[in-house]
Amino acid sequence: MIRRRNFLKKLSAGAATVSTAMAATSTSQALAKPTTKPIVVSTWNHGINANMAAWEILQKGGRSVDAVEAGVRVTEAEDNLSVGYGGLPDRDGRVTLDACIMDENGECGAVACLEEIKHPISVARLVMDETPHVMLVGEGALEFALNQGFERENLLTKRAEKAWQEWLKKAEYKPIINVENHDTIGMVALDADGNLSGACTTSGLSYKMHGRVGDSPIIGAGLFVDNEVGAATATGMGEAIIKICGAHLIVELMRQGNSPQQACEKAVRRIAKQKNAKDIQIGFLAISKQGEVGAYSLQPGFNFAQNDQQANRMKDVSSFY
Ligand code: SD4
Repeated sequence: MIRRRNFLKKLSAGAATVSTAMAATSTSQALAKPTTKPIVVSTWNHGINANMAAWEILQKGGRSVDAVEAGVRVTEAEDNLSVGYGGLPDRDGRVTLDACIMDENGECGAVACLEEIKHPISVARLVMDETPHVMLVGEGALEFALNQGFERENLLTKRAEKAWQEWLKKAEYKPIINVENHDTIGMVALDADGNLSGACTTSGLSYKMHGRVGDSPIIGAGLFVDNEVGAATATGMGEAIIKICGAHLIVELMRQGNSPQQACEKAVRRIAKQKNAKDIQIGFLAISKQGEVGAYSLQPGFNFAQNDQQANRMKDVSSFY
């Protein structure tokens, strides 16, 4: 555990770097922006509680990868018809979970279509830390989780089961993620050492076909981190996000000099060209290596939670439509 004194040392080291950069005479150095760190942002209202857990680690000087894992675990455990426990099932009544995590070294782990395990993000973390692989799915992911000591739990709550039974009455298969319907937390963070990480976890599209996997566990779609540039995460209709490799696209746009805001806007504009764009919701959230934040969505209604040294707040996001 890093003590507060060390943490303050890290902060002042960051400030010293900034002031040295600012004192330099070349134009580009004179324009260098100060770094905001640590900082954590995450999607939707459930980001408030999640960020609090992440912030606890970040403010003690902890690693961003530990912060994002701890943060999204909070949402996974909440019984809210969304993300993990209590999430809405697929059309066969099965709760199937997708998650991924990526650290400052470009290491990553993911699980998809995992059932009966409350914390898919921690299984994804172990795929990253303990196996030579990046992604495990379905039965194999469950077997791995059980071998790692996770316990099988019923994740289908009475409330979610009732909602599914209501849906079954018509059983209309119109899988869509619009403005009212969201079930994912994507979180990206920059720690006091200036390292970036991210996590993304979901119960996915409600009443989807069994076996359907969205963007959330796919590195480059629902999440991407490049410690030299920035980190991005996504929420909304996964199929649309996968088609443009959303999170990777945003990080690459940042590498080319776009701010996180410009990068998110450009990625949304690409999705706006897809044929069903008017009917779906997409939200992107990104931070740069300097801790600048950007977010943009296709439809109104997307928001995110932000914690940094200044504040802990929700922010509404502007949209394409
Ligand atoms: C998915 N992107 O499975 C996820 C769902 C989501 O808010 O983000 N919902 O397609």
